[in-house]
Amino acid sequence: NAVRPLVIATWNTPNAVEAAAAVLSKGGTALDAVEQGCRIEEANEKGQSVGKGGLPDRDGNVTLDACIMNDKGNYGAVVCVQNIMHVISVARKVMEETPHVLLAGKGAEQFAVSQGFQREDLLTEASKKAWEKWKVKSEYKPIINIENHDTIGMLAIDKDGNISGACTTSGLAYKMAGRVGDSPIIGSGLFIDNEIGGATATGLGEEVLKTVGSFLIVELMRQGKTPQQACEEAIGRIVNKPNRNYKNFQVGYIAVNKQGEYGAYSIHEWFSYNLYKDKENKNYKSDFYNK
Ligand code: SD4
Repeated sequence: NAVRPLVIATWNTPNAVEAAAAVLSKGGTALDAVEQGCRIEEANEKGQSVGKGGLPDRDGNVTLDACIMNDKGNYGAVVCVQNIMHVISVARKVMEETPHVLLAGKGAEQFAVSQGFQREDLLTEASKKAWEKWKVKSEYKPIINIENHDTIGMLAIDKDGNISGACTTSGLAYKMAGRVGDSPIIGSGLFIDNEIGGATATGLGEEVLKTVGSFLIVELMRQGKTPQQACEEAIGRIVNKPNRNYKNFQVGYIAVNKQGEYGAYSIHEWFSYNLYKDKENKNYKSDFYNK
């Protein structure tokens, strides 16, 4: 009696989850659902960590990362893309229209334009002001739980029980030019295995990358762990490393398995996720390690 359809997404993202649920309720695929859901946050200028209005790197350039993975084990991603808002859809085009899986920077932007995407300035007045204020001291300190709303990672199960996932971000505010985090990297920011389940991440990407978090979670579920146990162990791999000062950074994971069981866990309090199941879309606080 698997629970389906189901959508789960990082942070307080009711509108994105609603859009994904709308696709699934009409019988659409999990792949269409996660793409449509993520587009909502990319277009939301108030969210300063995704798409338009994202906070820039330290030189004032907004650079976006995104990836998508489907139930066939196919994946597409773009990294460090400027001037294109809906990078999740560009990632899907990379997956479906090219012989490659990952395009970066100018090449990704050119590919997007060739596919009909419009170039536009992604730096909003509000984000420009925030950057100018930051420049005064220029201290790079990733802030955890920015307004309880951050990178969106989304997992969906459609009526046929197929699983897809997507993840899109502007990365960490005031990062070095060219910096890429975990979000667009297969196995780190996102991983799907349609036989087992899926996982996605948010937070300090460097720590997720070093532990290949999302792949780890899916492999732990393959070995019999529940999504909750798998998320907890993946956080354990980060906080139990010697010399890691996890007090200063946040990582959060969400996961689902093929049966529609789900889990979420973070290092610190205030990570949350939106969950759509049984026709209800609600935000829940995640359990966390640092109590
Ligand atoms: C990154 N993981 O670029 C992303 C940022 C993020 O909450 O998720 N912030 O490292």
